[in-house]
Amino acid sequence: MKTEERRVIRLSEYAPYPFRVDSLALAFDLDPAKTRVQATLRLTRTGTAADLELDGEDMTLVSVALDGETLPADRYTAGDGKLVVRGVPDAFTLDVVTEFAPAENTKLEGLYVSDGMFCTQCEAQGFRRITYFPDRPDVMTRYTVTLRADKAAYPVLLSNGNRIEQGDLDGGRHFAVWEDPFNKPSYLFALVAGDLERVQDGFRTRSGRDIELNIWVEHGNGPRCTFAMESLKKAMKWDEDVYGLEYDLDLFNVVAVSAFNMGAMENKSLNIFNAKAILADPDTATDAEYEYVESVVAHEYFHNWTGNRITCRDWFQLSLKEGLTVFRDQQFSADMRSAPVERINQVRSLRGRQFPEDGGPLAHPVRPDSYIEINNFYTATVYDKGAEVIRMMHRLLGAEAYRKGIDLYVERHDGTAATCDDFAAAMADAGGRDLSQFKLWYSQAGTPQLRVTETYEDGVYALTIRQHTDPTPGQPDKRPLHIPLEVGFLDRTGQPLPVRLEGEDTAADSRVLELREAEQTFRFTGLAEKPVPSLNRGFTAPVRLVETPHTDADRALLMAHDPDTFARWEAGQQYAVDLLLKMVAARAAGSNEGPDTAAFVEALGSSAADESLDAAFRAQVLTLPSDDFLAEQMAVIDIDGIHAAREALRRDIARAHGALFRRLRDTHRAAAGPFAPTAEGAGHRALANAALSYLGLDAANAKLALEQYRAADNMTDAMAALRVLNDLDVPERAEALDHFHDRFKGDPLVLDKWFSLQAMSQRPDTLARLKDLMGHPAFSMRNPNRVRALIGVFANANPVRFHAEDGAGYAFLVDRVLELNSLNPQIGARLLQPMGRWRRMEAARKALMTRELDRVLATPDLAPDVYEIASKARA
Ligand code: 0A1
Ligand code: ZN
Repeated sequence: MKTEERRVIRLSEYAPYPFRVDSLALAFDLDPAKTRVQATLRLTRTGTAADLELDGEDMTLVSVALDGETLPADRYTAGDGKLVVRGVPDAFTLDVVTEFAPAENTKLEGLYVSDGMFCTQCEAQGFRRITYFPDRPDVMTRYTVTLRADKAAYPVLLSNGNRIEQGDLDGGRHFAVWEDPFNKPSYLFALVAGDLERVQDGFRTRSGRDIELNIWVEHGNGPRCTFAMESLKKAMKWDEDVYGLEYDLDLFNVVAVSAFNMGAMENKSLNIFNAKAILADPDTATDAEYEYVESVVAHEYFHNWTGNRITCRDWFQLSLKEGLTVFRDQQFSADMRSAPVERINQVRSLRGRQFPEDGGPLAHPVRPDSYIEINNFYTATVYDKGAEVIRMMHRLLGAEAYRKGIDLYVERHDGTAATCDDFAAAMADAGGRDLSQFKLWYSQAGTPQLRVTETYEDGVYALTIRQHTDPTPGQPDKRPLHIPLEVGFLDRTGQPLPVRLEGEDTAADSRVLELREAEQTFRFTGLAEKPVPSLNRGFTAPVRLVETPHTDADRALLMAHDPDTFARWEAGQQYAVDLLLKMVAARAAGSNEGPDTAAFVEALGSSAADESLDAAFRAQVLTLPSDDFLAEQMAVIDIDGIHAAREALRRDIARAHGALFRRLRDTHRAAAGPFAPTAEGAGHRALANAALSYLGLDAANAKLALEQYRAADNMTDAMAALRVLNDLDVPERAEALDHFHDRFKGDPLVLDKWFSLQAMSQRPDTLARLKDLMGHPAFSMRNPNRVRALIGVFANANPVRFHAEDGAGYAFLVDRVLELNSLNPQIGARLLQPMGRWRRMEAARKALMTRELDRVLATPDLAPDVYEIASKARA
């Protein structure tokens, strides 16, 4: 490994590129074994550099010409990821010809072949695997792209912008020329060439322009695109209505590919999607997958403004586009579906993925200040905590001022590459607010912990709130943050009480407190009794409330009566966390005496039975906090204890409410009616299936689950039944799994669910089974969806088996990471992340995990992606 490849890139070292690229013409002769690219760059010096430096990797450089003259070899050097042309004039044209083999590109960055079609992935630094270029987001230019390929094998030729020419060539080849009228950075370049089916539709914008919409898929998949197309049109309309943002070209293409490292990519007017994020029909997609399609389609579309028209100055600003665009897709989903249920899901995922990241060795700020490999920074922190940061600004300013801030941001920065500071400045200016302390959310890592205590004397209720953030790597000392915390009060009967700050005239049902200091006391008047406080309603701030004045009775009261639906769910979760941690402690102490769960079980049953509440919400109430979230609350993680406690509490609930669950399953199955992918139907199915999951703890109900599997007219009900059977030792399990396999063995994307079920299984033979499954004809280490479905699910969603005491789970994972190190290091590095948890494990597992991390670090030729995660995780 050369040291250059491990170079640390720092935000503090940002310098503008010393040339302007006035235009770029690309001509591709597409061939899987040897593609040739001619790039013509027109350049003008804007700085003082004498030499021109371009990025480029893993290509053969065929020739370089300056102003039409082929350069002799002593005028340039190519190597170590750069092409340096010495002593260039102030303005000139450079022609660079490169060659490479897309069919051998297993990293899936740059130009590669997926299922016989050519496609590209250029974010973050894939363009440098196509040609030599300043591959950085602040270098924007106009692209003209010529594609030449065999006409029979690749009848469809697509790139960004508009097609301005096409025709036939000799030898059975044809060509198309595409021109993108908008300046863009190289990471938004895309091309696709293949034999594809087109699903066509249209959208009329609010200003009356007609946009052609196409979704391109493998032949036969057209009918599975209906939902994605509807989602796209909804997203286009929503962005006009809510953000005043209209689509800016006459054509919008979406292509689905089977081998893709992430979910999807927002290339200008040519979005490329992982097929998983486009294809959906009742037989193959669950409700959660329909919702995923809807939100990813919207997310990528929203990037057209927040990402493409205004892009990032450098990759440290990644959250400028990602945090904002995630917040926008969350708002969209909340408008399309149940807002509180959406919020609950967001918070679950934040706690399940981002909080652990922020509390572990890979913690980094929303705007990181250094990286070795930028691909490692497409994280829950940059995306999801980044979205929380935008949400807090929205809350502090109010919806109207926030929208003014967006308008101002677009007005100031359209067509340019901007920074997180630019965004915050637009918000501060439009809202008339000082956000200087608030901006610490961008630079300070770690999840703040709040400790809340109360006093009630002489009619004055006081809440004292202390905030603290633990040290994170490279940040030993933390400063207090500016935190918006919404609170409300309830009386003992569950009626709302007014919230009036001392010295103020107005009272409200709810109020956003602004924390700015390490410790602050808020005094409230006009209360004839001590209220029960409802804290962090709607999850206004991404914090952990580690101490509150709540008793179990308070939690039960909030569960039943808080007017904020999110807070009702949250009260149940906190109640469950307290109980579960006590159960874990009791088990660890060898005691048979756990805490009394009866009152909680009773309160949970009342919420689940309350027909005045949304079914989707009740399903959420019935879902206990995850093993991972519980693990986060423990200084030393007791993997088996957590799992045992959670199962025991689930059994208590199942025992107490058997009749209720039977009724809920039947009535809500009936209420769902024939399948339609609506939020309402999904809510009924979710509640019926949450009930089934409790019933299924009893092996006697295996028949019921098998019946549901057989009768299901949709994948949601089929999967819910399979999940129940999956952990049972009953003949029905194999019967259903085999049936699923036979039905879908020709469709790897659907078979992924079958791989995942087995990877999640609690059975003792799970690891042995996984090893067998790696030899299944549909499995391939070259397809990231397969890798995630089998190995990712095992490492992230099967704590008991992954953390097996003999360390076999760790060794299996690391073997796969080392295989991916050369094949697809981006995916390998992601897979390695759970190993970073070793610090919080007990001595024996600590030793096993660190030994495996050391094995990674001792491997020669580690890719920078894998090296960065392994070294940080081990540190
Ligand atoms: N920008 C895309 C996600 C994406 C990021 C990186 C990729 O390769 C390293 C690919 C896609 C999004 O936010 O949807
Ligand atoms: Zn994005």
